Amino acid sequence: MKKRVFSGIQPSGHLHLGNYLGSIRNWVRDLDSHDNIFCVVDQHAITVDYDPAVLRSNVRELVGLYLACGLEPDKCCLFVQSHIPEHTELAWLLTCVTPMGWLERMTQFKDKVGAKRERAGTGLFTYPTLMAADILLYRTHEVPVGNDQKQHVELTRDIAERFNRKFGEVFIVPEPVIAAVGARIMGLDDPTAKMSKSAPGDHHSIGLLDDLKKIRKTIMRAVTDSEQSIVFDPARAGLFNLLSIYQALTGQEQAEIETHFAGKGYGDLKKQVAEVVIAEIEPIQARYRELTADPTYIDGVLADSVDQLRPIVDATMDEVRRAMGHR
Ligand code: ATP
Ligand code: LTN
Repeated sequence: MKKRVFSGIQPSGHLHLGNYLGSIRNWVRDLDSHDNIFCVVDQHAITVDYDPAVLRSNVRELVGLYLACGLEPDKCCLFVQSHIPEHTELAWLLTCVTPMGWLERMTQFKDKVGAKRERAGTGLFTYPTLMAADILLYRTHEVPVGNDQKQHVELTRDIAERFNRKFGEVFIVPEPVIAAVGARIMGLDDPTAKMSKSAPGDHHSIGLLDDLKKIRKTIMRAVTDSEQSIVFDPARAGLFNLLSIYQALTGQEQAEIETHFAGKGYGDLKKQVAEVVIAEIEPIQARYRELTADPTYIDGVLADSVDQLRPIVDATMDEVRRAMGHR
């Protein structure tokens, strides 16, 4: 029996290199060895202020990119969270077994609300119970995510264990899977901040659908330091970030990369980082253009996946409703 993998991305903006290296690329690599379910989590994207028309278009773009990055529909289920209403039903049930204190410890919530806590939507606070529902609904074994989501997957484990203790062994307790390289790509204009869809600044992130000239420019302008040697030193955040991108895309060892760049300057390094990034992204953009030329194709993929997932969803929800005394 193959292990089941579940992961998701919010359609809250344009997909960037951090999302790709921290998540999708690892999903594609493990397609054959796992039983795979990937979701566009549109109900997570409504926890902050948003425009419905933009959300609709972001969902289609993200599904197109999932496919273009290599998530072949005959090897995985690809679907949109709101197309399976049991995600929100299970989220409510799990909210009722989740102590406030557990949610109050979540750093993503604290970072996102900042000083505006009183005005933040309640959904932003309970967001991790919806994520737990996504994962537990499919009896998932592994959740491949970037470093920033580890805390949420650990919370999901705690919720599953608490539920199982109180109501019987219903849920599988999932494991987070975090890549050794590329799990936390930093902003190119500010290597102390995680590359993020919502960060301002024209040269902060590398969008998977960005113009290739712009990508090159963003990398050439990346913030580094005034030292000379090209070595993996986490204290030199800008350089470390560029080297990590290079390492993630070439698959080489750190020592090999340091030898390769010995005696070279930052200009050379940036040029070569731009080359490997563009070599990865260019074919994705070409496939994206092909796939999205026929919008009915994407609709078909999404509908087929929902049909395939239906029996799993029904079986889990039947057990959950009985265990909780609703049936
Ligand atoms: P944002 O990209 O705006 O920070 P987010 O992290 O809140 O968005 P998603 O876009 O849903 O949320 O993240 C999708 C996946 O990409 C998750 O697995 C997340 O851990 C990963 N990820 C996000 N940012 C990075 C990054 N800078 N480096 C590596 N992985 C990342
Ligand atoms: N919270 C995640 C997105 C997300 C997710 C999930 C990831 C929602 N549901 C289930 C893995 C599994 C984020 O902000 N990146």
